[in-house]
This record gives sequence, C-alpha cells and structure tokens, in this order.
Amino acid sequence: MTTSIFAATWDFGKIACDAAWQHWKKNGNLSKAVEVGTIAVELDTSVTSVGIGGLPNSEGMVELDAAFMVGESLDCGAVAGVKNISPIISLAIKVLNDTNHVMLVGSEAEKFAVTHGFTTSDLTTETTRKRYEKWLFDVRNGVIREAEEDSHDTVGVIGWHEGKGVVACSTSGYAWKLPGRVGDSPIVGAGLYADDDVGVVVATGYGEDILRFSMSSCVIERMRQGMTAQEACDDMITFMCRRRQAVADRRTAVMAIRKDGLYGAASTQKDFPAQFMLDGHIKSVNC
Ligand code: SD4
Repeated sequence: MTTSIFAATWDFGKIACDAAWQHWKKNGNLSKAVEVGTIAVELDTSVTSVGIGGLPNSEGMVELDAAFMVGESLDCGAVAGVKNISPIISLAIKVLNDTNHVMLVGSEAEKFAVTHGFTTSDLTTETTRKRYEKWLFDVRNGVIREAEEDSHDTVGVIGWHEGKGVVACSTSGYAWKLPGRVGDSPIVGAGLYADDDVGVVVATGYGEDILRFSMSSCVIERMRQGMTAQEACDDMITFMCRRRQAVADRRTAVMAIRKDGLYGAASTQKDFPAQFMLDGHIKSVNC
C-alpha cells in the first residue's frame, strides 16, 4: 500500500515531485517538502508561467499569485498580484505562519515580504523580455490584443502521507494579463483546497472558470459525499461543461487525492499531464 504521494500539474510537475520527494525522504516534513517542490518550479526559468521567468502582464511586470493550505488544521495563506518577490510560495506560507490573515495582495504584500526578510528582484529574463517586446510590437501594429489564455500553466503541488494532505499553488497567470488580474490559484476553494476529513485538490487552467465554479471546494464536497477522487474530478468537469458550454473550449483541469490515498485527475480537453509520485515512483497520467 502507498504511504506517501506527491502529485503535481503539467510536465514540469515532475520537477516538483522529485524535489518534494527528495526533501521528504530526508526530513519527513510534508509541508516543507511541498514548499520545496513548488520552489523548484518557481526558480526554473525555462518555465514561463510560474515564478522567475514567468511571462509578464500587459505593462511588462511579472505579477504572481500563490497559496498554500494544510488539510489537518485548515490553515491557509495566500498572496496575489505580487511583483518582484521570490519564492512567492514562501511568502504565502509566511502569511499563513506569521499573521492571523489568509491573504495579502499587491504592494502591501510586497511590503510585508520585505519586512519579513524577502529581497526584491526583477523576475523577468532575457527570454521573457524579448517575448514581451514582440507582443508589444504586435499590439502596436494591431496584430494581437488579448491576454494569451493558453500561455499559462500553474504549478499545483499536493503532498499526502497516510491520510494527511497539504497543497500549494503558484502561478504568474496569463501572459499579458491586465495589471491587477487575479486568477483562481491564490483563492482557497477555487485553485486549491485541503481538508483531512476528505482529501486534497488542486486546479489549473482557465482561472476565470475555476473561480466561477469554486472548483476545488466542489471536488472536495463530491468526495465528502462518497465519490472517489477520480469520480469527483470527472463529475466536476462534466458538470462545468454542461452548466456553461464555454468551459469546454478552454483547458481547465483538476487533480485530487482522497483521504484513503485514491487519486484522480480530469481535464476539459485531452492531454493534460498530471504527475503522481507514489512512494518515490513517478507515474504520469494523461487525461
Ligand atoms: C490562472 N489558473 O491564473 C491560472 C493559470 C493556470 O494552467 O493554471 N494555467 O488562471
């Protein structure tokens, strides 16, 4: 029987699972392992949708959203619309540990970061600066106007050990988004949820749809009513597509681990890669 599972979204989820597993093996701290796994993706500048090297908003600034939740206590911490701070998941965890609040946003979250020892830095890279300049050039020449809704892949990381779960979510959101736009990822109940009575859930994809359906908490409630993790993910996706047809036109995906260790994932569109590391053995699921 599997005793420990790390699960993460997209192909780069393997990086997260691997880093989390290595940390877990040495230290046995589930929250820290999930933080370390998330940071591994945030610091990977080849990932252009999370942390350093995330594609910027329409004014050329990288704006990050992140959240963290612990299933045993229901403790959670989140930050949204934060610039120049890395690693952003650690800032969300700082909000959890050092305040009585759940969420801080924008420049006040940045001030909180600095007073709690985070340093500020430019989160763009040469690659993202060039892509931004190209986008700006195109916009000025009337080629593209909208935010790129396909240019986003949040890292969602779940850690589960013998019925206890924690979850992290971190993203730079869409490329060229409106400044101030906040997606689902830092919103408890939308982008993530953990309740050790039931299980752990994380969502990724088109944030506006995830938000309007409170997707993660709805998957939790399906499992609370007795569905398996896979049934709950499938049923939620089916429901969303039926209730609002446009949901099916954009990629939205969800993954879950139930209290008993059964896990699942589902997506509105084919080929969503979900990574599950079962006692150190990676299993990729395409759904
Ligand atoms: C957002 N849900 O900001 C995030 C982006 C994402 O796969 O997960 N993309 O809307």
